[in-house]
Amino acid sequence: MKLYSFFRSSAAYRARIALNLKGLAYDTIAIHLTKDGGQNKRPEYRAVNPQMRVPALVTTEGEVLIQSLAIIEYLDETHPEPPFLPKDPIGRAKVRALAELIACDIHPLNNTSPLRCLKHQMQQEQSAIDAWYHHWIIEGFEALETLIAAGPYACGSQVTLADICLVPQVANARRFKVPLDTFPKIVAVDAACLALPAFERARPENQPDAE
Ligand SMILES: N[C@@H](CCC(=O)N[C@@H](CS)C(=O)NCC(=O)O)C(=O)O
Repeated sequence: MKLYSFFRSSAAYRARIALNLKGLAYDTIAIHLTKDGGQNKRPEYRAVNPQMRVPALVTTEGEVLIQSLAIIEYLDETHPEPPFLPKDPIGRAKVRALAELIACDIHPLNNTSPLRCLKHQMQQEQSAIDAWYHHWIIEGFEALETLIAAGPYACGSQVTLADICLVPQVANARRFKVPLDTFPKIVAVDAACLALPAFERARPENQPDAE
């Protein structure tokens, strides 16, 4: 398989964790999101993913899949062990809720495109953009902190889709210097996950395109 990825992209980071947890080998095709105005905006990449975002996964059959959650579900359906969701419907809904809290409600507001829009189209100062970034992470993390179960992982004793989304979002928060001292459960889940080789290998600094 081939993964179009950028070392700092948290959506690509999710896909990397999922591939590693399933024990699947893949080649990284690095797409730099800021160099030359964004290599993701080139026609060659647009032909791969019309949305011009990473990640995109090319399967062994040559299918191109986009959207990290769809990619992760595909991997879980085609390689069931270890499962990313519990068996019971309530448990599955709870895991998906945490994953979506991060992937649908926090991440899109703080993603490259909206931040660029705030800066260039909306002419906002960097301090206002940083405040925006912190605001949405803190609001989301306050809910996440309350919802996290006993640990060591976000939904209990098994790694789930929720952890796959949590770890990259914490990495983003740290990169943008969001204080995490009021989120001890989130910090503990992050540490428990990063102790696992699949998460460790997926870290931005361990990617072939890391800077
Ligand atoms: N919902 C998408 C988000 C993908 C996404 O926005 N990726 C970012 C990097 S984290 C990106 O490629 N941004 C490039 C841009 O917006 O120009 C997913 O989960 O895959």
